[in-house]
Amino acid sequence: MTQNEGLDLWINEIKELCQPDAIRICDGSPKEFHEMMGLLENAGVAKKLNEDLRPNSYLVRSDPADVARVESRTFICSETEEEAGPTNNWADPQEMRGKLRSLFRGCMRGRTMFVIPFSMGPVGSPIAHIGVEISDSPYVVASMHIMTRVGKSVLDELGPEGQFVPCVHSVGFPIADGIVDVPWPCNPDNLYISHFPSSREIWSFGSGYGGNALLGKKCFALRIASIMARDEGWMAEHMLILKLTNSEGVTKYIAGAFPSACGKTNLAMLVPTIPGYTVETVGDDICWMKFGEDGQLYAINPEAGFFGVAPGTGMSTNPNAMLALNENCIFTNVAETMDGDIWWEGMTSEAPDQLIDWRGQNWTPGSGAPAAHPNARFTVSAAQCPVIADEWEELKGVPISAILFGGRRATVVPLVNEATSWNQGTFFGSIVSSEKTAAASGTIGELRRDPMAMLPFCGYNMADYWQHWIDIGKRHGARLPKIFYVNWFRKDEQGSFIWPGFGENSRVLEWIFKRCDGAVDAVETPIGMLPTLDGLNLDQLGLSEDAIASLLRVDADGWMTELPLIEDYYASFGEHVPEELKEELEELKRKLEAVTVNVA
Ligand code: GTP
Ligand code: SPV
Ligand code: MN
Repeated sequence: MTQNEGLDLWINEIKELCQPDAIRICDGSPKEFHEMMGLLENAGVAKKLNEDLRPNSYLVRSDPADVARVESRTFICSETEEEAGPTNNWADPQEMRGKLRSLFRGCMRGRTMFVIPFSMGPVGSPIAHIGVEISDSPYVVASMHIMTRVGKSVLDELGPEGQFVPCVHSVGFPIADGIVDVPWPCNPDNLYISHFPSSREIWSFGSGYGGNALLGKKCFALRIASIMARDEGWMAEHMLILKLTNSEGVTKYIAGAFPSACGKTNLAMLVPTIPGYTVETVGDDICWMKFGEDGQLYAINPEAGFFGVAPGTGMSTNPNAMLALNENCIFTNVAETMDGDIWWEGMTSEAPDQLIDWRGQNWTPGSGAPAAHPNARFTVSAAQCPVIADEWEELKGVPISAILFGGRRATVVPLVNEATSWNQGTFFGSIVSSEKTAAASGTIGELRRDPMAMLPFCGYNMADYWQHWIDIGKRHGARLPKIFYVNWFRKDEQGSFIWPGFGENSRVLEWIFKRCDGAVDAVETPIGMLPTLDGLNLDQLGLSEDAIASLLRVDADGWMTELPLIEDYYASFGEHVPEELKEELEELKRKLEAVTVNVA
Protein backbone atom coordinates (compact mmCIF):
# COMPACT_ATOMS: atom_id res chain seq x y z
CA MET A 1 0.00 0.00 0.00
CA THR A 2 2.74 2.47 0.96
CA GLN A 3 6.53 2.31 0.63
CA ASN A 4 6.93 1.71 4.33
CA GLU A 5 6.64 -1.86 5.49
CA GLY A 6 6.14 -0.98 9.14
CA LEU A 7 3.30 1.32 8.17
CA ASP A 8 1.67 -1.31 5.95
CA LEU A 9 1.82 -3.93 8.69
CA TRP A 10 0.26 -1.53 11.16
CA ILE A 11 -2.51 -0.46 8.75
CA ASN A 12 -3.37 -4.14 8.23
CA GLU A 13 -3.38 -4.84 11.92
CA ILE A 14 -5.77 -1.95 12.61
CA LYS A 15 -7.95 -2.97 9.68
CA GLU A 16 -8.25 -6.51 11.06
CA LEU A 17 -9.20 -5.08 14.43
CA CYS A 18 -11.64 -2.34 13.36
CA GLN A 19 -13.20 -4.13 10.36
CA PRO A 20 -13.97 -1.08 8.22
CA ASP A 21 -15.88 -1.43 4.93
CA ALA A 22 -13.10 0.37 3.05
CA ILE A 23 -9.62 1.84 3.48
CA ARG A 24 -8.37 5.06 2.03
CA ILE A 25 -4.84 6.45 2.18
CA CYS A 26 -5.27 10.21 2.31
CA ASP A 27 -3.33 12.45 -0.07
CA GLY A 28 -4.11 15.83 1.47
CA SER A 29 -5.42 17.26 -1.82
CA PRO A 30 -8.14 19.93 -2.14
CA LYS A 31 -10.21 17.31 -3.99
CA GLU A 32 -10.03 15.03 -0.98
CA PHE A 33 -10.97 17.92 1.32
CA HIS A 34 -14.09 18.61 -0.73
CA GLU A 35 -15.02 14.94 -0.81
CA MET A 36 -14.81 14.87 2.99
CA MET A 37 -16.95 17.97 3.30
CA GLY A 38 -19.40 16.41 0.84
CA LEU A 39 -19.66 13.35 3.07
CA LEU A 40 -20.31 15.59 6.07
CA GLU A 41 -22.95 17.57 4.16
CA ASN A 42 -24.70 14.36 3.15
CA ALA A 43 -24.62 13.22 6.75
CA GLY A 44 -26.40 16.45 7.66
CA VAL A 45 -23.64 17.62 10.03
CA ALA A 46 -21.90 20.19 7.82
CA LYS A 47 -23.51 23.06 6.04
CA LYS A 48 -21.84 25.00 3.27
CA LEU A 49 -21.91 28.69 4.14
CA ASN A 50 -23.07 31.40 1.76
CA GLU A 51 -20.45 31.35 -1.00
CA ASP A 52 -20.70 35.14 -1.51
CA LEU A 53 -20.13 35.90 2.16
CA ARG A 54 -17.76 33.14 3.29
CA PRO A 55 -16.36 31.29 0.26
CA ASN A 56 -15.45 27.63 0.55
CA SER A 57 -16.39 27.49 4.24
CA TYR A 58 -18.53 25.20 6.34
CA LEU A 59 -20.44 25.17 9.59
CA VAL A 60 -20.37 21.92 11.55
CA ARG A 61 -22.56 21.20 14.57
CA SER A 62 -21.24 18.51 16.88
CA ASP A 63 -23.29 16.36 19.21
CA PRO A 64 -23.97 18.50 22.33
CA ALA A 65 -22.32 15.76 24.37
CA ASP A 66 -19.05 16.12 22.42
CA VAL A 67 -17.90 19.74 22.58
CA ALA A 68 -14.49 19.91 24.29
CA ARG A 69 -11.48 17.99 25.49
CA VAL A 70 -12.33 15.58 28.29
CA GLU A 71 -9.45 15.50 30.75
CA SER A 72 -11.13 12.96 33.04
CA ARG A 73 -11.05 10.42 30.19
CA THR A 74 -7.46 11.15 29.12
CA PHE A 75 -4.97 8.51 30.25
CA ILE A 76 -1.22 8.10 30.43
CA CYS A 77 -0.48 4.37 30.32
CA SER A 78 3.12 4.31 31.53
CA GLU A 79 4.55 1.20 33.16
CA THR A 80 4.13 2.67 36.63
CA GLU A 81 1.73 5.19 38.11
CA GLU A 82 4.67 7.18 39.42
CA GLU A 83 5.94 7.82 35.90
CA ALA A 84 2.58 9.40 35.01
CA GLY A 85 2.64 11.40 38.24
CA PRO A 86 -0.20 12.68 40.41
CA THR A 87 -1.60 15.18 37.87
CA ASN A 88 -2.30 12.61 35.16
CA ASN A 89 -4.88 9.83 35.04
CA TRP A 90 -2.78 6.72 34.99
CA ALA A 91 -3.96 3.37 33.65
CA ASP A 92 -2.12 0.08 33.61
CA PRO A 93 -0.93 -0.41 30.02
CA GLN A 94 -1.91 -4.10 29.87
CA GLU A 95 -5.37 -3.44 31.24
CA MET A 96 -5.90 -0.46 28.96
CA ARG A 97 -4.79 -2.45 25.93
CA GLY A 98 -7.38 -5.08 26.82
CA LYS A 99 -10.15 -2.49 27.14
CA LEU A 100 -9.18 -0.78 23.92
CA ARG A 101 -8.98 -4.08 22.01
CA SER A 102 -12.56 -4.89 22.88
CA LEU A 103 -13.81 -1.37 22.17
CA PHE A 104 -11.99 -1.08 18.83
CA ARG A 105 -13.01 -4.59 17.68
CA GLY A 106 -15.41 -4.01 14.79
CA CYS A 107 -15.78 -0.32 15.67
CA MET A 108 -15.43 0.85 12.05
CA ARG A 109 -18.02 -1.48 10.55
CA GLY A 110 -20.04 0.33 7.90
CA ARG A 111 -17.40 3.07 7.70
CA THR A 112 -14.27 3.96 5.75
CA MET A 113 -10.96 3.77 7.58
CA PHE A 114 -8.92 6.83 6.60
CA VAL A 115 -5.13 6.64 6.87
CA ILE A 116 -3.73 10.15 7.33
CA PRO A 117 0.06 10.51 7.06
CA PHE A 118 0.95 13.87 8.60
CA SER A 119 3.99 15.91 9.52
CA MET A 120 4.14 18.00 12.66
CA GLY A 121 6.39 20.78 11.48
CA PRO A 122 7.55 21.69 7.98
CA VAL A 123 8.48 18.53 6.08
CA GLY A 124 12.24 18.12 6.27
CA SER A 125 12.78 20.27 9.35
CA PRO A 126 15.21 18.70 11.84
CA ILE A 127 12.70 19.63 14.56
CA ALA A 128 9.68 18.06 12.79
CA HIS A 129 8.23 14.58 13.37
CA ILE A 130 5.88 12.36 11.43
CA GLY A 131 2.69 10.71 12.61
CA VAL A 132 0.02 8.62 10.95
CA GLU A 133 -3.55 8.92 12.17
CA ILE A 134 -6.07 6.25 11.36
CA SER A 135 -9.60 7.60 11.78
CA ASP A 136 -13.15 6.78 10.74
CA SER A 137 -14.18 10.46 10.76
CA PRO A 138 -14.23 12.59 7.59
CA TYR A 139 -14.34 15.64 9.89
CA VAL A 140 -10.99 14.57 11.33
CA VAL A 141 -9.55 14.09 7.83
CA ALA A 142 -10.68 17.55 6.69
CA SER A 143 -9.47 19.17 9.92
CA MET A 144 -6.08 17.41 9.74
CA HIS A 145 -5.68 18.80 6.19
CA ILE A 146 -5.82 22.29 7.65
CA MET A 147 -4.07 21.69 10.97
CA THR A 148 -1.12 19.58 9.77
CA ARG A 149 0.77 18.81 6.57
CA VAL A 150 -0.87 15.73 5.04
CA GLY A 151 -0.04 13.62 2.04
CA LYS A 152 2.52 12.17 -0.31
CA SER A 153 5.40 14.45 0.68
CA VAL A 154 5.06 13.06 4.20
CA LEU A 155 5.19 9.45 2.97
CA ASP A 156 8.20 10.34 0.82
CA GLU A 157 9.93 11.87 3.82
CA LEU A 158 9.07 8.76 5.86
CA GLY A 159 10.66 6.54 3.22
CA PRO A 160 10.80 2.73 3.51
CA GLU A 161 12.32 2.64 7.00
CA GLY A 162 11.17 5.84 8.71
CA GLN A 163 9.51 5.89 12.12
CA PHE A 164 6.14 7.46 12.80
CA VAL A 165 3.91 7.94 15.81
CA PRO A 166 0.88 5.67 15.36
CA CYS A 167 -2.41 7.38 16.24
CA VAL A 168 -5.62 5.34 16.17
CA HIS A 169 -8.94 7.14 16.36
CA SER A 170 -12.53 6.01 16.15
CA VAL A 171 -15.74 7.84 16.91
CA GLY A 172 -16.84 4.52 18.40
CA PHE A 173 -20.11 4.21 16.49
CA PRO A 174 -20.16 1.26 14.07
CA ILE A 175 -23.02 1.14 11.57
CA ALA A 176 -24.07 -2.45 11.86
CA ASP A 177 -26.75 -4.67 13.33
CA GLY A 178 -29.53 -2.36 12.16
CA ILE A 179 -28.00 0.81 13.61
CA VAL A 180 -28.34 3.84 11.37
CA ASP A 181 -25.75 6.58 11.24
CA VAL A 182 -26.29 9.93 12.95
CA PRO A 183 -24.98 13.37 11.88
CA TRP A 184 -22.18 13.48 14.49
CA PRO A 185 -21.43 9.93 15.60
CA CYS A 186 -19.66 9.64 18.95
CA ASN A 187 -19.72 7.46 22.02
CA PRO A 188 -19.37 9.70 25.09
CA ASP A 189 -20.14 6.89 27.52
CA ASN A 190 -17.07 4.96 26.39
CA LEU A 191 -14.53 7.70 26.04
CA TYR A 192 -10.81 6.87 26.12
CA ILE A 193 -7.96 9.12 25.03
CA SER A 194 -5.02 6.88 25.84
CA HIS A 195 -1.30 7.40 25.48
CA PHE A 196 1.39 4.73 25.70
CA PRO A 197 4.72 6.41 26.47
CA SER A 198 6.97 3.38 26.03
CA SER A 199 5.75 2.60 22.52
CA ARG A 200 4.80 6.23 21.74
CA GLU A 201 1.29 5.24 20.63
CA ILE A 202 -2.05 7.02 20.86
CA TRP A 203 -5.49 5.37 20.94
CA SER A 204 -8.58 7.57 21.07
CA PHE A 205 -12.14 6.25 21.18
CA GLY A 206 -15.57 7.85 21.41
CA SER A 207 -15.10 11.55 20.56
CA GLY A 208 -14.84 13.41 17.25
CA TYR A 209 -14.00 16.81 18.74
CA GLY A 210 -10.80 18.87 18.77
CA GLY A 211 -7.95 17.69 20.92
CA ASN A 212 -9.74 14.38 21.59
CA ALA A 213 -9.74 13.48 17.90
CA LEU A 214 -7.17 15.53 15.97
CA LEU A 215 -4.41 13.41 17.40
CA GLY A 216 -1.51 15.40 15.97
CA LYS A 217 -2.30 18.26 18.31
CA LYS A 218 -2.42 17.67 22.08
CA CYS A 219 -1.97 13.89 22.04
CA PHE A 220 1.10 13.80 19.82
CA ALA A 221 2.57 17.31 19.73
CA LEU A 222 2.35 17.68 23.51
CA ARG A 223 1.78 14.46 25.47
CA ILE A 224 3.89 12.07 23.41
CA ALA A 225 6.29 14.79 22.22
CA SER A 226 6.96 15.92 25.80
CA ILE A 227 8.24 12.40 26.47
CA MET A 228 10.33 12.38 23.31
CA ALA A 229 11.69 15.80 24.25
CA ARG A 230 12.69 14.63 27.72
CA ASP A 231 14.46 11.59 26.29
CA GLU A 232 16.18 13.55 23.52
CA GLY A 233 16.97 16.86 25.26
CA TRP A 234 14.51 19.22 23.57
CA MET A 235 11.26 20.95 24.55
CA ALA A 236 7.64 20.38 23.48
CA GLU A 237 5.52 23.19 24.90
CA HIS A 238 1.96 24.57 24.90
CA MET A 239 3.21 27.93 23.60
CA LEU A 240 2.49 30.50 20.96
CA ILE A 241 5.42 31.92 19.00
CA LEU A 242 5.42 35.56 17.93
CA LYS A 243 7.83 37.80 16.07
CA LEU A 244 8.22 41.27 17.54
CA THR A 245 9.98 44.00 15.54
CA ASN A 246 10.81 47.49 16.81
CA SER A 247 11.04 50.73 14.85
CA GLU A 248 14.72 50.11 14.08
CA GLY A 249 13.80 46.84 12.43
CA VAL A 250 15.31 44.75 15.23
CA THR A 251 13.44 41.49 15.65
CA LYS A 252 12.95 39.17 18.62
CA TYR A 253 10.97 35.96 18.78
CA ILE A 254 8.94 35.31 21.91
CA ALA A 255 7.23 32.09 23.01
CA GLY A 256 4.42 32.10 25.54
CA ALA A 257 2.60 29.44 27.54
CA PHE A 258 -0.95 30.25 28.63
CA PRO A 259 -3.56 27.66 29.56
CA SER A 260 -6.33 26.77 27.13
CA ALA A 261 -8.52 29.74 26.23
CA CYS A 262 -6.21 32.19 28.07
CA GLY A 263 -5.02 34.28 25.15
CA LYS A 264 -2.34 32.52 23.06
CA THR A 265 -4.04 32.99 19.70
CA ASN A 266 -4.82 36.61 20.53
CA LEU A 267 -1.28 37.43 21.64
CA ALA A 268 0.27 35.63 18.66
CA MET A 269 -1.42 37.98 16.18
CA LEU A 270 -2.04 41.13 18.16
CA VAL A 271 -2.10 44.57 16.60
CA PRO A 272 0.11 46.80 18.75
CA THR A 273 -1.53 49.97 20.02
CA ILE A 274 1.84 51.62 20.67
CA PRO A 275 3.84 53.14 17.85
CA GLY A 276 6.97 51.55 16.45
CA TYR A 277 6.27 47.89 17.01
CA THR A 278 4.88 45.17 14.78
CA VAL A 279 3.81 41.67 15.74
CA GLU A 280 3.79 38.77 13.32
CA THR A 281 2.68 35.22 13.95
CA VAL A 282 4.77 32.06 13.89
CA GLY A 283 2.46 29.80 15.90
CA ASP A 284 -0.57 30.10 18.18
CA ASP A 285 -0.69 26.96 20.34
CA ILE A 286 2.27 24.58 20.25
CA CYS A 287 6.00 25.13 20.10
CA TRP A 288 8.79 22.62 19.63
CA MET A 289 12.26 23.85 20.51
CA LYS A 290 15.72 22.42 19.99
CA PHE A 291 19.15 23.86 20.62
CA GLY A 292 21.18 24.72 17.55
CA GLU A 293 24.92 24.15 17.24
CA ASP A 294 25.36 27.82 18.17
CA GLY A 295 23.83 27.07 21.58
CA GLN A 296 20.70 29.07 20.76
CA LEU A 297 17.19 27.70 21.29
CA TYR A 298 15.25 27.45 18.00
CA ALA A 299 11.49 26.97 17.75
CA ILE A 300 9.08 25.70 15.15
CA ASN A 301 5.31 25.70 15.09
CA PRO A 302 4.52 22.02 14.51
CA GLU A 303 1.04 22.87 13.27
CA ALA A 304 -0.12 24.23 9.91
CA GLY A 305 -3.39 25.79 11.06
CA PHE A 306 -5.25 27.40 13.92
CA PHE A 307 -8.01 25.65 15.86
CA GLY A 308 -9.01 28.81 17.64
CA VAL A 309 -11.62 29.83 20.21
CA ALA A 310 -14.39 31.66 18.30
CA PRO A 311 -16.25 33.51 21.09
CA GLY A 312 -14.51 36.77 21.94
CA THR A 313 -12.85 36.96 18.52
CA GLY A 314 -13.89 40.14 16.70
CA MET A 315 -12.47 43.06 14.73
CA SER A 316 -11.96 45.00 17.95
CA THR A 317 -10.12 42.22 19.79
CA ASN A 318 -8.38 40.11 17.14
CA PRO A 319 -8.74 41.64 13.67
CA ASN A 320 -6.00 39.45 12.18
CA ALA A 321 -7.89 36.31 13.14
CA MET A 322 -11.09 37.78 11.69
CA LEU A 323 -9.31 38.57 8.41
CA ALA A 324 -7.87 35.05 8.32
CA LEU A 325 -11.42 33.69 8.53
CA ASN A 326 -12.73 35.25 5.32
CA GLU A 327 -12.68 31.99 3.39
CA ASN A 328 -11.68 28.29 3.40
CA CYS A 329 -12.66 27.64 7.00
CA ILE A 330 -14.45 25.09 9.09
CA PHE A 331 -16.49 26.59 11.94
CA THR A 332 -17.64 24.19 14.64
CA ASN A 333 -20.48 24.92 17.05
CA VAL A 334 -20.84 28.58 16.13
CA ALA A 335 -24.21 30.18 15.38
CA GLU A 336 -25.60 30.63 11.87
CA THR A 337 -27.02 33.87 10.49
CA MET A 338 -30.20 33.94 8.43
CA ASP A 339 -28.18 34.68 5.28
CA GLY A 340 -25.96 31.64 5.70
CA ASP A 341 -22.97 33.16 7.46
CA ILE A 342 -21.64 32.68 11.00
CA TRP A 343 -21.76 34.58 14.27
CA TRP A 344 -20.59 34.16 17.85
CA GLU A 345 -20.60 36.19 21.05
CA GLY A 346 -18.03 38.96 20.76
CA MET A 347 -17.79 38.90 16.96
CA THR A 348 -19.79 42.15 16.92
CA SER A 349 -20.92 44.26 19.85
CA GLU A 350 -24.56 43.56 19.09
CA ALA A 351 -26.06 40.22 18.17
CA PRO A 352 -28.11 39.91 14.98
CA ASP A 353 -31.90 39.94 15.55
CA GLN A 354 -32.22 36.30 14.72
CA LEU A 355 -29.87 33.35 14.52
CA ILE A 356 -29.80 29.59 14.47
CA ASP A 357 -27.76 28.61 17.50
CA TRP A 358 -25.02 26.00 17.75
CA ARG A 359 -27.60 23.30 18.46
CA GLY A 360 -29.64 24.20 15.37
CA GLN A 361 -32.43 25.98 17.27
CA ASN A 362 -33.89 29.41 16.56
CA TRP A 363 -32.23 32.04 18.70
CA THR A 364 -32.98 35.68 19.47
CA PRO A 365 -30.97 38.09 21.66
CA GLY A 366 -31.87 37.85 25.30
CA SER A 367 -32.80 34.19 25.05
CA GLY A 368 -30.44 33.44 27.89
CA ALA A 369 -28.18 30.74 26.48
CA PRO A 370 -25.27 31.73 24.24
CA ALA A 371 -25.82 31.37 20.49
CA ALA A 372 -22.37 29.84 19.97
CA HIS A 373 -20.97 27.20 22.31
CA PRO A 374 -18.32 28.80 24.59
CA ASN A 375 -15.77 26.37 23.13
CA ALA A 376 -16.90 26.92 19.52
CA ARG A 377 -13.84 26.92 17.27
CA PHE A 378 -12.62 28.00 13.85
CA THR A 379 -10.25 25.85 11.84
CA VAL A 380 -8.14 27.78 9.35
CA SER A 381 -4.82 27.46 7.59
CA ALA A 382 -2.08 29.52 9.27
CA ALA A 383 -1.01 30.75 5.84
CA GLN A 384 -4.25 32.78 5.66
CA CYS A 385 -3.30 34.90 8.66
CA PRO A 386 -2.50 38.38 7.30
CA VAL A 387 0.42 38.76 9.72
CA ILE A 388 1.91 35.29 9.39
CA ALA A 389 5.70 35.76 9.55
CA ASP A 390 7.61 35.01 6.34
CA GLU A 391 9.82 32.60 8.25
CA TRP A 392 6.99 30.64 9.91
CA GLU A 393 7.95 27.53 7.95
CA GLU A 394 11.72 28.05 8.28
CA LEU A 395 13.15 24.52 8.63
CA LYS A 396 15.67 25.42 11.32
CA GLY A 397 13.07 27.36 13.33
CA VAL A 398 13.33 30.84 14.82
CA PRO A 399 15.66 31.85 17.71
CA ILE A 400 13.73 32.45 20.93
CA SER A 401 14.73 35.45 23.10
CA ALA A 402 12.02 35.29 25.76
CA ILE A 403 9.53 32.87 27.23
CA LEU A 404 6.31 34.07 28.86
CA PHE A 405 4.15 32.23 31.36
CA GLY A 406 0.69 33.36 32.29
CA GLY A 407 -2.80 32.43 33.37
CA ARG A 408 -6.11 33.92 34.41
CA ARG A 409 -5.61 35.38 37.87
CA ALA A 410 -8.04 37.93 39.25
CA THR A 411 -5.69 38.76 42.16
CA VAL A 412 -2.09 38.57 43.47
CA VAL A 413 -0.17 38.06 40.20
CA PRO A 414 0.99 41.40 38.71
CA LEU A 415 0.80 42.46 35.07
CA VAL A 416 4.40 41.41 34.44
CA ASN A 417 7.45 40.28 36.37
CA GLU A 418 10.78 39.08 35.06
CA ALA A 419 12.63 36.12 36.48
CA THR A 420 16.18 36.88 37.51
CA SER A 421 17.36 33.42 36.43
CA TRP A 422 16.27 30.38 34.44
CA ASN A 423 15.58 28.54 37.67
CA GLN A 424 13.40 31.31 39.04
CA GLY A 425 11.57 31.38 35.71
CA THR A 426 11.06 27.64 35.89
CA PHE A 427 9.75 28.15 39.43
CA PHE A 428 7.23 30.74 38.18
CA GLY A 429 6.16 28.34 35.43
CA SER A 430 5.69 25.54 37.93
CA ILE A 431 3.33 27.58 40.13
CA VAL A 432 1.14 29.16 37.44
CA SER A 433 -2.47 28.86 38.41
CA SER A 434 -5.43 29.79 36.31
CA GLU A 435 -9.21 29.81 36.27
CA LYS A 436 -10.67 26.93 34.28
CA THR A 437 -12.20 27.74 30.89
CA ALA A 438 -14.65 26.08 28.50
CA ALA A 439 -11.81 24.49 26.50
CA ALA A 440 -12.19 21.37 28.64
CA SER A 441 -15.31 19.94 30.22
CA GLY A 442 -15.69 20.75 33.94
CA THR A 443 -16.34 23.69 36.23
CA ILE A 444 -15.56 27.01 34.59
CA GLY A 445 -13.80 29.60 36.76
CA GLU A 446 -12.35 27.16 39.27
CA LEU A 447 -8.76 28.08 40.16
CA ARG A 448 -6.24 25.31 39.59
CA ARG A 449 -2.50 24.98 39.16
CA ASP A 450 -1.59 24.68 35.51
CA PRO A 451 2.21 24.56 35.45
CA MET A 452 3.64 25.88 32.19
CA ALA A 453 0.04 25.56 30.84
CA MET A 454 0.89 21.87 30.56
CA LEU A 455 -1.36 20.36 33.24
CA PRO A 456 -3.56 18.49 30.74
CA PHE A 457 -0.72 17.94 28.27
CA CYS A 458 2.40 16.66 30.03
CA GLY A 459 2.86 13.00 29.11
CA TYR A 460 4.81 12.12 32.26
CA ASN A 461 5.31 13.12 35.88
CA MET A 462 4.94 16.90 36.07
CA ALA A 463 7.74 17.24 38.61
CA ASP A 464 10.09 15.26 36.34
CA TYR A 465 9.13 17.67 33.61
CA TRP A 466 10.22 20.54 35.89
CA GLN A 467 13.49 18.67 36.36
CA HIS A 468 13.83 18.55 32.59
CA TRP A 469 13.50 22.35 32.53
CA ILE A 470 16.14 22.68 35.27
CA ASP A 471 18.45 20.28 33.42
CA ILE A 472 18.05 22.26 30.19
CA GLY A 473 19.13 25.33 32.17
CA LYS A 474 22.22 23.56 33.49
CA ARG A 475 23.21 22.26 30.09
CA HIS A 476 22.60 25.38 28.03
CA GLY A 477 23.17 28.20 30.52
CA ALA A 478 24.85 30.71 28.27
CA ARG A 479 22.19 31.63 25.72
CA LEU A 480 18.90 30.75 27.33
CA PRO A 481 15.84 32.94 26.77
CA LYS A 482 14.76 35.27 29.57
CA ILE A 483 11.59 34.21 31.38
CA PHE A 484 8.64 36.49 32.25
CA TYR A 485 5.38 35.92 34.10
CA VAL A 486 2.42 37.96 32.79
CA ASN A 487 -1.23 38.30 33.79
CA TRP A 488 -3.75 40.16 31.60
CA PHE A 489 -6.67 39.07 33.74
CA ARG A 490 -6.56 40.99 37.03
CA LYS A 491 -9.94 42.20 38.18
CA ASP A 492 -11.13 45.09 40.34
CA GLU A 493 -13.58 44.82 43.20
CA GLN A 494 -16.50 45.08 40.76
CA GLY A 495 -15.18 42.08 38.87
CA SER A 496 -14.08 43.99 35.75
CA PHE A 497 -10.72 43.45 34.08
CA ILE A 498 -8.31 46.19 35.16
CA TRP A 499 -6.00 45.80 32.20
CA PRO A 500 -7.54 46.46 28.75
CA GLY A 501 -5.67 43.52 27.24
CA PHE A 502 -5.57 42.49 23.57
CA GLY A 503 -3.62 45.08 21.47
CA GLU A 504 -2.66 46.94 24.65
CA ASN A 505 -0.61 43.91 25.66
CA SER A 506 1.94 45.32 23.19
CA ARG A 507 2.95 47.70 25.99
CA VAL A 508 4.14 44.74 28.01
CA LEU A 509 5.78 43.18 24.95
CA GLU A 510 7.73 46.40 24.46
CA TRP A 511 8.98 46.26 28.04
CA ILE A 512 10.00 42.62 27.57
CA PHE A 513 11.77 43.47 24.30
CA LYS A 514 13.75 46.21 26.03
CA ARG A 515 14.53 44.07 29.07
CA CYS A 516 16.06 41.47 26.75
CA ASP A 517 18.52 44.17 25.64
CA GLY A 518 18.94 45.67 29.10
CA ALA A 519 17.51 48.88 27.59
CA VAL A 520 15.12 49.73 30.42
CA ASP A 521 15.49 49.74 34.19
CA ALA A 522 13.48 47.53 36.50
CA VAL A 523 12.86 47.28 40.23
CA GLU A 524 14.16 44.27 42.08
CA THR A 525 11.48 42.60 44.22
CA PRO A 526 10.98 39.20 45.89
CA ILE A 527 9.20 38.03 42.74
CA GLY A 528 11.88 39.21 40.37
CA MET A 529 12.15 42.39 38.32
CA LEU A 530 9.11 44.64 37.94
CA PRO A 531 8.65 47.68 35.68
CA THR A 532 9.44 51.08 37.11
CA LEU A 533 6.52 53.51 36.95
CA ASP A 534 7.94 55.18 33.85
CA GLY A 535 9.49 52.00 32.42
CA LEU A 536 6.21 50.76 31.03
CA ASN A 537 4.45 52.88 28.43
CA LEU A 538 0.99 53.57 29.88
CA ASP A 539 0.32 56.68 27.76
CA GLN A 540 -3.28 57.38 26.87
CA LEU A 541 -4.62 54.33 28.63
CA GLY A 542 -6.59 56.39 31.11
CA LEU A 543 -5.83 53.97 33.94
CA SER A 544 -6.29 55.38 37.43
CA GLU A 545 -3.36 55.46 39.84
CA ASP A 546 -5.10 52.77 41.86
CA ALA A 547 -5.41 50.56 38.83
CA ILE A 548 -1.75 51.03 37.92
CA ALA A 549 -0.72 50.35 41.50
CA SER A 550 -2.65 47.09 41.65
CA LEU A 551 -1.24 45.98 38.30
CA LEU A 552 2.38 46.68 39.21
CA ARG A 553 2.42 46.12 42.95
CA VAL A 554 3.99 43.15 44.70
CA ASP A 555 1.07 41.88 46.77
CA ALA A 556 3.31 40.58 49.56
CA ASP A 557 0.37 39.44 51.71
CA GLY A 558 -1.23 37.69 48.76
CA TRP A 559 2.04 35.91 47.98
CA MET A 560 2.51 34.99 51.63
CA THR A 561 -0.92 33.35 51.55
CA GLU A 562 0.12 31.47 48.41
CA LEU A 563 3.29 30.04 49.96
CA PRO A 564 1.71 27.24 52.01
CA LEU A 565 -0.45 26.33 49.03
CA ILE A 566 2.64 26.05 46.85
CA GLU A 567 4.33 23.97 49.56
CA ASP A 568 1.35 21.60 49.64
CA TYR A 569 1.31 21.45 45.89
CA TYR A 570 5.00 20.56 45.73
CA ALA A 571 4.52 17.99 48.48
CA SER A 572 1.97 16.17 46.33
CA PHE A 573 4.85 15.24 43.99
CA GLY A 574 6.99 13.78 46.78
CA GLU A 575 10.64 13.22 45.95
CA HIS A 576 10.26 14.25 42.33
CA VAL A 577 10.34 18.01 42.89
CA PRO A 578 13.73 19.40 41.82
CA GLU A 579 15.88 20.71 44.68
CA GLU A 580 16.40 23.90 42.69
CA LEU A 581 12.68 24.65 42.80
CA LYS A 582 12.46 24.01 46.52
CA GLU A 583 15.33 26.46 46.91
CA GLU A 584 13.49 29.04 44.81
CA LEU A 585 10.46 28.61 47.05
CA GLU A 586 12.59 29.07 50.19
CA GLU A 587 14.23 32.11 48.67
CA LEU A 588 10.86 33.65 47.84
CA LYS A 589 9.70 33.02 51.38
CA ARG A 590 12.78 34.65 52.88
CA LYS A 591 12.49 37.71 50.66
CA LEU A 592 8.77 38.12 51.28
CA GLU A 593 9.28 37.85 55.03
CA ALA A 594 11.94 40.55 54.86
CA VAL A 595 9.60 42.84 52.91
CA THR A 596 6.61 42.32 55.19
CA VAL A 597 8.81 42.89 58.25
CA ASN A 598 10.12 46.13 56.69
CA VAL A 599 6.63 47.38 56.04
CA ALA A 600 5.50 46.46 59.53
P1 GTP B 1 -6.66 27.61 23.23
O1 GTP B 1 -6.87 27.58 21.74
O2 GTP B 1 -7.75 26.92 23.98
O3 GTP B 1 -5.32 27.10 23.63
O4 GTP B 1 -6.82 29.16 23.69
P2 GTP B 1 -5.82 30.41 23.59
O5 GTP B 1 -4.84 30.37 24.71
O6 GTP B 1 -5.28 30.52 22.22
O7 GTP B 1 -6.82 31.64 23.89
P3 GTP B 1 -7.42 32.72 22.90
O8 GTP B 1 -6.40 33.68 22.38
O9 GTP B 1 -8.26 32.05 21.89
O10 GTP B 1 -8.35 33.53 23.91
C1 GTP B 1 -9.35 32.88 24.66
C2 GTP B 1 -10.35 33.89 25.16
O11 GTP B 1 -9.70 34.85 25.98
C3 GTP B 1 -11.04 34.64 24.04
O12 GTP B 1 -12.41 34.77 24.33
C4 GTP B 1 -10.35 35.97 24.04
O13 GTP B 1 -11.20 37.00 23.59
C5 GTP B 1 -9.95 36.17 25.51
N1 GTP B 1 -8.71 36.97 25.62
C6 GTP B 1 -7.57 36.82 24.90
N2 GTP B 1 -6.65 37.76 25.23
C7 GTP B 1 -7.22 38.53 26.18
C8 GTP B 1 -6.76 39.68 26.93
O14 GTP B 1 -5.65 40.19 26.77
N3 GTP B 1 -7.63 40.18 27.85
C9 GTP B 1 -8.89 39.66 28.03
N4 GTP B 1 -9.66 40.22 28.95
N5 GTP B 1 -9.34 38.58 27.35
C10 GTP B 1 -8.52 38.02 26.44
C1 SPV C 1 -6.70 23.64 24.01
O1 SPV C 1 -7.62 23.21 24.73
O2 SPV C 1 -5.61 24.04 24.50
C2 SPV C 1 -6.88 23.72 22.56
C3 SPV C 1 -8.11 23.14 21.98
O3 SPV C 1 -6.02 24.21 21.85
S1 SPV C 1 -7.98 21.44 21.72
O4 SPV C 1 -7.39 21.20 20.41
O5 SPV C 1 -9.35 20.89 21.74
O6 SPV C 1 -7.17 20.82 22.73
MN1 MN D 1 -4.38 25.31 23.14
